Amino acid sequence: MLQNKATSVVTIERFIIEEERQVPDATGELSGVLYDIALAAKMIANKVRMAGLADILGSHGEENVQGEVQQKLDVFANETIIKAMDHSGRLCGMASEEEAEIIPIPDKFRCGKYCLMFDPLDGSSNIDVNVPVGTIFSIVAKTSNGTNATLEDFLQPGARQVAAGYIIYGSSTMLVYTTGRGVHGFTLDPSIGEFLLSHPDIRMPAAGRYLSVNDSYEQQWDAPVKSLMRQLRGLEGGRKPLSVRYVGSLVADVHRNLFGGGIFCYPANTKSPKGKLRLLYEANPLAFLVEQAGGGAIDGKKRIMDVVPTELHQRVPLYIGSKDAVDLASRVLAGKSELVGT
Ligand code: AHM
Ligand code: MG
Repeated sequence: MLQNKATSVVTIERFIIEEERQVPDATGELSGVLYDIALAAKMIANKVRMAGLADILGSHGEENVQGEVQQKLDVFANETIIKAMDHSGRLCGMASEEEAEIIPIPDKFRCGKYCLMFDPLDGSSNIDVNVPVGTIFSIVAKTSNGTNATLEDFLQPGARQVAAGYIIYGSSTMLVYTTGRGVHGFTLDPSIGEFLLSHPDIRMPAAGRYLSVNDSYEQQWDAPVKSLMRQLRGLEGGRKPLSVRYVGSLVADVHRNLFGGGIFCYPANTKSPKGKLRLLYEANPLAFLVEQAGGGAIDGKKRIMDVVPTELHQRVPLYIGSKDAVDLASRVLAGKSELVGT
């Protein structure tokens, strides 16, 4: 006989509210920020899904602050997040990969206590070949006096993040976040327009399967990095080799490794001595998530979340993933001296 099984569906809103109930003194402001991000993510997901149809592909013709060509969807994602977040009274300022300076809250709106940092559409050079892209976000509480956020509020070490997460626009859209109480994943059900809890309490395998690195930079790596890569591939040191998987879209690479285990590396090289990825809205939020899932993240010398930022758009080398592989990276890179080559 067929049984009518009732399913328990947990929307992201319900989950955020229930998480908040476990925090004494919570005001609901952080929950509101997270919920607004989920709303912006749905709008971006909708646009990304329509990309090929809406004739929106291609360069917008401007360069962003890192001198990279902006795609139209970058601009849309950036504006969507700003508009979804600026009027809620919960933020005192924002910083985006696409904006050189801090984004203030307009005078007509109230300021709150949180600062939001984000990369609106990471990996956007992949959009026109239908490869997953993502949004990454980090939230810290304001520490300065006064109403509006100042630069010093944004330049806090990642260890002070109160929440962080990403949205991956892939075969399905997922939002993965942490507030320091584990890592939880939600999948967008497009038929009802809701993120539903699909991956509660994600744990990263302690020993991984995948190595994600762009080894076309090998000639520009220093000797310890070259040695680390050989060890991860099982070519020296006697370790079981990892399988190489590199999408070239940070969110997609980290998302895969979060479930399959392994390590993503973007080392410094002679052409980019500080690495490529940005500390405040790429490395820090992903480090917070991965640590909460049981993994680790270092810049080659120290824990990513202990790096004290000095610039809004600061770059940092990144080694992030399963504990076993990140510990190896830490040991092998400890003796790192000068970069080789020119
Ligand atoms: P973006 O923020 O301009 O999109 O660049 C960041 C992207 C990451 O998603 C990815 O990990 C990296 O750049 C790939 O760089 P490379 O092509 O040098 O391997
Ligand atoms: Mg980026």
